[in-house]
Amino acid sequence: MENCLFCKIIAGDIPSAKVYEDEFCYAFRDINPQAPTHILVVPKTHVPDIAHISGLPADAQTALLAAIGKIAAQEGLENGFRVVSNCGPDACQSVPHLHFHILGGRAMADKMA
Ligand code: DGP
Repeated sequence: MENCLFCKIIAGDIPSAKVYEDEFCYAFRDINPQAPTHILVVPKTHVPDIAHISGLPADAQTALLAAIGKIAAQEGLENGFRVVSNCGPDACQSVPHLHFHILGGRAMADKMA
């Protein structure tokens, strides 16, 4: 999608620190990490947020969730990790391309919000 930051990252027009890629997904390190490991997992097809995930084919939806587990194992997050997908203004979503944050490498706060 034109003028979408994450579409430009997926296309390679904006550099990123890639950690994983498959047919449906791309994952890269967050530019402003909030944990020792902070990775963004995005679908290669543009949908704005998780409320619109049904706009992706079922195999792409499955691949996104499977990618999270693969990346966590690849990153050595055996002690656990948190997955967050901000959706809309109340959740402070800043990039309107569906993404899952993988946060790990330290104990998370017990309150999520
Ligand atoms: P959210 O606030 O949930 O929409 O998260 C967007 C995340 O995207 C935020 O944690 C910072 C990250 N981000 C923004 N611009 C860039 C960029 O150009 N490169 C990378 N790697 N991450 C970015």
